[in-house]
Order: sequence, then C-alpha cells, then structure tokens
Amino acid sequence: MKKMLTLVLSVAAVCCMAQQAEVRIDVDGLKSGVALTPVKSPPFYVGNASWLSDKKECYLIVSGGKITKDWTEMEFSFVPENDGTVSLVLRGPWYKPGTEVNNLPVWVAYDDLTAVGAEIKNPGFEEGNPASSGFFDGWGGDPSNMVVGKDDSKSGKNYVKVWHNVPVRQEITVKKGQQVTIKFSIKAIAVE
Ligand SMILES: [Ca+2]
Repeated sequence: MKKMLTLVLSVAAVCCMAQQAEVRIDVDGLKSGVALTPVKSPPFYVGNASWLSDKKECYLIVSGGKITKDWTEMEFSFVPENDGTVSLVLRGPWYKPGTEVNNLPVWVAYDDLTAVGAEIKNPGFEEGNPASSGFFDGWGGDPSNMVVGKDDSKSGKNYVKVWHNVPVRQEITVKKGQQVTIKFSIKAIAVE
C-alpha cells in the first residue's frame, strides 16, 4: 500500500511539473498598422502586446483555456480599427520554467477554424495537395506542423500541430469596426 502511494505521489509530481496545454493565438497587424481592440472572450485572456515598445495596439494575444486530449471548440473576438490584412498565428503556450534558457515545446493541435467578420481559407486543412505544394493551401508553416491522413482529425483527415516557437499562420483581411470572431477546435497532444 505504501509503495503504491509513493508511486501515485511521484506520478502526480511529474504531472504537475509539466506545463498545462493552453491556447495561444496571436493576431499580428504590425506590418499593416491595423490596430486591434480586444473583446472579452472567456475563458481566455485577450490583450494587446504589453512587451512591445511601439505599436502594441497592433498586436493581440489570446491565451489560456483548459485544453484536454479531446477536441474542444472555442472562440475569441477582436475589433480591427482599420481596413487591412492581419496575420492569424496559431501557437502553443509560452513555457520557460526555472533556469531554462530556451522556451520548451508544449504541442497543441488545431483543426476546423471558422471566422465571422473575416474569411479563413482552407479552414480544415483538407484542400489542395500538401505533398506537392509543401504545405496546406492558404497557410504558412513548417513541415513538422502537418498532420496528414489521420483518423483523429476533428474534420476530414488533416490538421496542424504547433508549439509556441513553431506556429502556423494565415493572412486574413479585416474591415474597420467589423468585429471578427475566430472559432476553432483544439486538443493537447503528446509529441516528442
Ligand atoms: Ca481537418
């Protein structure tokens, strides 16, 4: 019994040292100079980039949420204050514990995005032929982000997996004063 309790406690300790998988999505209007006003979107924190010295109102971060190994549908909103294009950047959480020099990977998967007030191309990662074009149509990213031909997709056979430093992105067009709501499915995944 004592041995079992010790085992349980040590498993619990390992479990709680790991970073909880979370949503982290950035909306980047720095290049186009589109200012982005956060809209309260619980359970997320939605806010401008306080660490930037210049144009922080043109960069929005969305973080938090309880992510599990099952697909969960979530959404957040913002209001663009100018016409233009902004980059939607799908990441995982920032995780740099203790004395680590570099940010560590916490992988999460996204599938089935939709937008109200803007358009997302290839929202389920099912269009085109990534084997010949190099990546999912309409999106930019690293080959390590691609999950192709998998039955555990939220929709179809494909989705993306990302972590903070290896994101997937798409340019979307926004209109002044037209609120944008981004909906998506996300799950935590264990990756090397
Ligand atoms: Ca899909």
